[in-house]
Amino acid sequence: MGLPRLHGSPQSRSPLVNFFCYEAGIDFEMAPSRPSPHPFGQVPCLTDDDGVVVFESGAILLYLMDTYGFKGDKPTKAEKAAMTSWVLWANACLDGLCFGAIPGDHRVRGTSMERSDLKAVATLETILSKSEWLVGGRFSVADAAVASYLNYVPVFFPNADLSKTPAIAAYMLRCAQRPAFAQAFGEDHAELVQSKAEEWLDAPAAVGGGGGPVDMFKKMFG
Ligand SMILES: N[C@@H](CCC(=O)N[C@@H](CS)C(=O)NCC(=O)O)C(=O)O
Repeated sequence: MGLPRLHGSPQSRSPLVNFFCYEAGIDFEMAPSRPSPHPFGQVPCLTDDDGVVVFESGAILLYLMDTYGFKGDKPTKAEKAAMTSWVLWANACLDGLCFGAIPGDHRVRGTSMERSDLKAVATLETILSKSEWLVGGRFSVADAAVASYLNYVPVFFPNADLSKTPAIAAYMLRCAQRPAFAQAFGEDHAELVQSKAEEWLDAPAAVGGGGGPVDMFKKMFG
């Protein structure tokens, strides 16, 4: 049996698959971004034994989790359902929120993640203010998907200000601090996310200011 082969490049979103593989302890090998067996010629695209070809970053994450598992973790049926939902949400909704992508044309246009008035942003903030990780109190494929998208925001939009959503900022920070994150995306990417998130968490505009919720998040998750 050969290893799964990931067609991708550091300049694309394929490192989010690398991130998951490093977290899950899945062996794989990199393959060139072109030609890609992706039916639309894009990356990431994963091939595996028995003629397997998987495209769409979320589908690749779910295929890897189903086929190779996550360090022996046995999610319950409910956890697996929640993980699947978050991975699809990242592709279907968060992509657009983070980068202004429209279906069929994934060029980066602008970010809506600064807009805490948007229901999706406000709801994500509430969810992350209540739990450190998205599913089951531990890092999972759901976090690999969601955090990877969020953590591209300061890279593409260096002036983005997420200080109004400290729980999201703290989540981005703790994901960027994971060794697998820097291994997948590179030290510069990880350091940039960390310094931006710290800046937002220290900003006086952040909810509550000194001693308020921001400090609480830092204590809990920082
Ligand atoms: N929704 C897809 C988006 C794939 C995508 O837009 N890939 C970009 C790189 S991040 C690409 O291959 N662009 C080159 C092209 O479209 O030819 C996914 O999540 O995998």
